[in-house]
Amino acid sequence: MERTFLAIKPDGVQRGLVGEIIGRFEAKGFTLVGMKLIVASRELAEQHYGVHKERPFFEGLVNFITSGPMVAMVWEGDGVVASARKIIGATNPLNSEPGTIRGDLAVNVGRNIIHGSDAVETANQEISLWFKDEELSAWKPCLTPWIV
Ligand code: 3AN
Repeated sequence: MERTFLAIKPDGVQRGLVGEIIGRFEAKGFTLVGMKLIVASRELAEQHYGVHKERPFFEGLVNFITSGPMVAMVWEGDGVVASARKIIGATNPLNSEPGTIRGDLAVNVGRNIIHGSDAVETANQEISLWFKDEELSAWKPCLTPWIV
């Protein structure tokens, strides 16, 4: 089953948006299989955003991401990587469609409240960077299967 890595950034936690954000992925029908509140070390943040290390905003991004607790999560479901990116919206919240998380809740590209993996391969790398295997639980809702 496909999995993605999502993280509510320090601004989302500070603004009290954790419940609102998690609720959108639950309501969609994805399954939360791992979650922790974590203040990322510089090393972890630099590894996570390594692809951006030559960009002018890299230093500020790492400073921001390590500035307070984040909610790191792993979500599971068919097509969850691409679907989560749609639910999150465009990188710059001023370009994100209304109805997306960033489109509804953010205005600043440097404070866009949530991260979501951009591809299945990246998702697998980010999941193993942020979580140990034993921190993830594969489970299925034991309700009438309303989603197949
Ligand atoms: P996304 O998070 O939508 O995949 P990326 O991977 O292009 O976007 O950028 C990673 C993060 O870097 C963004 N979430 C944002 O916080 C930050 N970022 C991207 N572009 C800028 C920018 N021009 N100025 C400041 N921060 C930026």
